[in-house]
Amino acid sequence: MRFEQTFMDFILQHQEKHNRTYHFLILMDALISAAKHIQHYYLTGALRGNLGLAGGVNVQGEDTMRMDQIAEEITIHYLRSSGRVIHAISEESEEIIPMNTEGGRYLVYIDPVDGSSNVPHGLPVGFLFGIAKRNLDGPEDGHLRPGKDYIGAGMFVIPTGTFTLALKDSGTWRFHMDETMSFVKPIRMMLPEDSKTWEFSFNEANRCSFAEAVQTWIAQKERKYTFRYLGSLAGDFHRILSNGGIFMYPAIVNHPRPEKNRPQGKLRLMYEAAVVAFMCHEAGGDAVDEAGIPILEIQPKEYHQRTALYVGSKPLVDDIAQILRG
Ligand code: FBP
Repeated sequence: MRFEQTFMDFILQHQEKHNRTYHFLILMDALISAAKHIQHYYLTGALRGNLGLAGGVNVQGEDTMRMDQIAEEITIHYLRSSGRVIHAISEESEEIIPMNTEGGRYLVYIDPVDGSSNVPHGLPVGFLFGIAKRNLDGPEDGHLRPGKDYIGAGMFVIPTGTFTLALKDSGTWRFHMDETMSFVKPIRMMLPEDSKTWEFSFNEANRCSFAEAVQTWIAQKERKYTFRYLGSLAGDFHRILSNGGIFMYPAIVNHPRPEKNRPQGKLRLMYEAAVVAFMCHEAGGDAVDEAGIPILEIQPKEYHQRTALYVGSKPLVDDIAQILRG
């Protein structure tokens, strides 16, 4: 019989190789358990009537989905039970979530259900997470950390069961679910250099609301590449990691209804943009905001800060970054 390397064996080797502790394994086990539990609820959501609205709005002023509440409850349960988390910042909670503030080691930034417009249809959504470490050498200097301070970041694409994890200075790895629902067979992900598979991914409906220079750049480039858009960052970025290209959620600055403009971008910095930027960086790619500033360098000022996002193959991101820097 053929046995694949398990995730736990992979992460144990990583920790031992870098003389690190087992605490990270326990945290990762909690994240994997949460994602699997959410996947179960999502897979049975249509039958159980959990794919609809919950009635009420979240911190972003958006309608809360029943799945958002379920995923938040599940995530908080597993992270708190791990005993390894100091605080968590979640898309579904306005305030920071205190956990093991004295004995915890990690700060966790999480989007339990990313891609909410896909939820009512049971289409792909994401479970996104970023991890930073307590400042062990001095006073805890706060939990608003830039992406470059993350020690790990990853995503589960639900309900496909794919799991991708990036570890600081150790690459981005994709794992496969086996017949026991365990994650095995780590494959190192590097964005393909050959542009023949590259893709463009953005919400075409917003194109005319992007900055003129961005519209011009897209018009010049797009004919060379395939266009794909799933409407969930996790799903679209999952493709970009495999095929290369660029995912963009630019600032909305020319909307015919000015109240719909989003000059600061739509996606959230700490648990959406910085997560995919970290994974992309470890896979040889790059990510910038609307001013061409590297996403990983941005120092957050608030938990649910938004940003525009251009992430993917370095040559494309560098090219649009030059335009954005003006
Ligand atoms: P949510 O976390 O609220 O779902 O918002 C993020 C997101 O759904 C991303 O996953 C996706 O890339 C984007 O917003 C889709 O936005 P739009 O529907 O405007 O294209």
